[in-house]
Amino acid sequence: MIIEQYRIDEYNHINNKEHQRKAEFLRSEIANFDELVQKLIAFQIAIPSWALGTGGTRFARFSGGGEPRNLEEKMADIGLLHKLNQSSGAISLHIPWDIPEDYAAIRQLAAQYGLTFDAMNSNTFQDQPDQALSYKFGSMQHVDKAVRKQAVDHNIDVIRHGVELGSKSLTVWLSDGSCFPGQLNFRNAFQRTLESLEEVYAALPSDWKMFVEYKAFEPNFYSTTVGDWGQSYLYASKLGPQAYTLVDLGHHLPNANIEQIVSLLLMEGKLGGFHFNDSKYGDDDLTAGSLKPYQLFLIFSELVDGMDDRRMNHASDLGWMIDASHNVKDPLEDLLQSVEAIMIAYAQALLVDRAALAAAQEKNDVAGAQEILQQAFRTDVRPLVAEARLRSGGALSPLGLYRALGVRDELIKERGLKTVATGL
Ligand SMILES: [Mn+2]
Repeated sequence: MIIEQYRIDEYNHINNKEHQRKAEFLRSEIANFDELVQKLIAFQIAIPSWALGTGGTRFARFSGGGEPRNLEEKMADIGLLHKLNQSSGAISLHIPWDIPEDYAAIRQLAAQYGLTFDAMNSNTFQDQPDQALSYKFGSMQHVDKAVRKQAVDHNIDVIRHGVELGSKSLTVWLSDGSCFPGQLNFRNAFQRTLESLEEVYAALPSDWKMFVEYKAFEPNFYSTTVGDWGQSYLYASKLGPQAYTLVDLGHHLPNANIEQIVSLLLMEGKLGGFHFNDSKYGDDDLTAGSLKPYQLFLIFSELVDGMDDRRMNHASDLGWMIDASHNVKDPLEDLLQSVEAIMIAYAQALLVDRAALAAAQEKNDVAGAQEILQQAFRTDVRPLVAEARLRSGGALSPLGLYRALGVRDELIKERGLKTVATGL
């Protein structure tokens, strides 16, 4: 399905009067309204190829119908999202789930949808049917060098695919760890993992980044070999200047202060990428901003502050990606909601009066500092985000138009009710 521009323009025309009324009010409140609109237009969030089908849990998977059956259809789905919101202009591929058969054709298709290729993701957390050796007891940490070599070779292969497509980064998430005390020698596991990562790092093109993602637990429940930001930072530091830590919001122990982690990693120049989702208990992979929008805002506030301090480009100097997937919503509706929540949190963070906040902090004005943050958080910036979409050709309400056009019904007609996206 292709959404033609005139459908968007028609929809915007019908809703424009109401939008302008709200936008005018906000313009009167925000001095640099147009400057913020430009920042929002530039900000793009990559969509992972595995979020386009209903996610599986360990127990079941309920297909929603019309799911993309191959890489081309996954790109078509992201093309639809990007057409609607103009903020989802990148795709993050997972190998081996999305191995392109014809690079030139895939690159051409991406250009047609206005998409770029964000970080490539490797997979050594499950065994593939044609795989010689098992990752049951880990991949890069494995006691058997042959298994480690298989994992290294796979990552190098992923880089090769990425180079063909124009990607510039590799994300490594390892499920390596142990389920029971005594199973693993922690130091040996760390050293073996480091040596394996060094071999992958050596194969990185000079303009590539490597993101080392951490996760507190699951699927291993006693120890994880890249378990927290300290361990990831240790690997990234030892690997070299092209290696960075990647923060996935769901990969922390409950109540971790993620905004502080982000702040310090940025200070050290070692924050490379970000995976957005939300959670109540663990790695729940729920829609960004659906449970803890204030936390999302506080994280963005540190991101903006830290990036400005280092004169980084908000739009291009970190890898921004959604990493979510679940069973109950239409995945495309879910992704539109996630992108909207991320844009709102970013816009609110841009509103924070940094000079006033710094002054309050220097005076130990605790209540004053809280007021400054909450003034930004409690501003309804939705018309600002909508204005950015309007000016870049997107829909005033992406979800509203998605429903009005009956996109899911169209996709079911095209692809069938019983389709299952490749992936988990
Ligand atoms: Mn992730």
